[in-house]
Amino acid sequence: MTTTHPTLTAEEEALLPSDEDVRHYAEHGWYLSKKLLTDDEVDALTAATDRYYEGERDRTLPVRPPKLAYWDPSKGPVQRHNDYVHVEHDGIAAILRKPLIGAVAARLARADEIRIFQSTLIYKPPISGEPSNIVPWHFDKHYWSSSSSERMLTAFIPFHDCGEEMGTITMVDGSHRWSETGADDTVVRHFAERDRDQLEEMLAENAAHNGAQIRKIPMVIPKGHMSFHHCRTYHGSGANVSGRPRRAISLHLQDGDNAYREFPLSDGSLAAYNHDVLVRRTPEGRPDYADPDYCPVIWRDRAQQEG
Ligand SMILES: O=C(O)CCC(=O)C(=O)O
Ligand SMILES: [Fe+2]
Repeated sequence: MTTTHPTLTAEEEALLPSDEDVRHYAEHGWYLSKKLLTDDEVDALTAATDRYYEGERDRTLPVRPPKLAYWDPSKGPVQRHNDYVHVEHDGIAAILRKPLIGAVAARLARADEIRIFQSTLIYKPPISGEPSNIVPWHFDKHYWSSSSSERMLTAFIPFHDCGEEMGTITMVDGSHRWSETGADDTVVRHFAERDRDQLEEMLAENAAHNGAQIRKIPMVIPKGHMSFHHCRTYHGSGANVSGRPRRAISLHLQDGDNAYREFPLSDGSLAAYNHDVLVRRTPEGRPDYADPDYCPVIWRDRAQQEG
């Protein structure tokens, strides 16, 4: 079988995380990258998402999944979330599929292959008191119980320098290594549907249970750089008091081994993900989280490609 081999230039190789960076990620659960996108690529992303917000689509989802985030102008000046932008817009996808992003993720996750899992376009309007701008503490694996992998990770990609005044993403250092306490399955509900104080409390309880201090680290991200976080790293973000919109994409990534699994919830139902009503089936009849239309491969190690 011939596959297209994503390759890196020598300049790109120099942008990969070092062994020390990979150790840091394993210990702390987050990594601030080097400049993985050129200014031209970031500007192209801004322009493509401007057109997306104006309604431009290359295709639309054939059905609307139950928990789809899909801001449209009728929702007004709240924080915007739009899922599946890599599916609906080729200009956005072209940049998100950059092999270098996958290669960085592969190093961090110690994986041979990286596929897109989801992409969410995010816009925090510059309204300092806007409650929807606050992202309560959560970790992404809570929404991914139907995924078998414990190594999934997210790249948070702002379209501009992004600091604390914009409400940048903030990591709870080392929290991916905590064991959970008191977790019931309400945590699988998205943070937008949940009480903020309850999530703050859950974070404090989990820290205490693990004898850990809560150390919150805002990711100060220069344009073209991105932060990566492990799927069990607690994170959230605050108000945008900058006077400018905070624009970004959360690029959720899966390692090659990830697959759908049955995960029973306490009410007897099975955990589900929006993909389950969209992607093709495996020969066993399960949702295929490797369906290239929704979950394209963006990186495969050379050894794996030639094997
Ligand atoms: O928008 C933010 O600050 C947080 C985004 C997020 O939850 C994520 O990237 O997983
Ligand atoms: Fe998240």
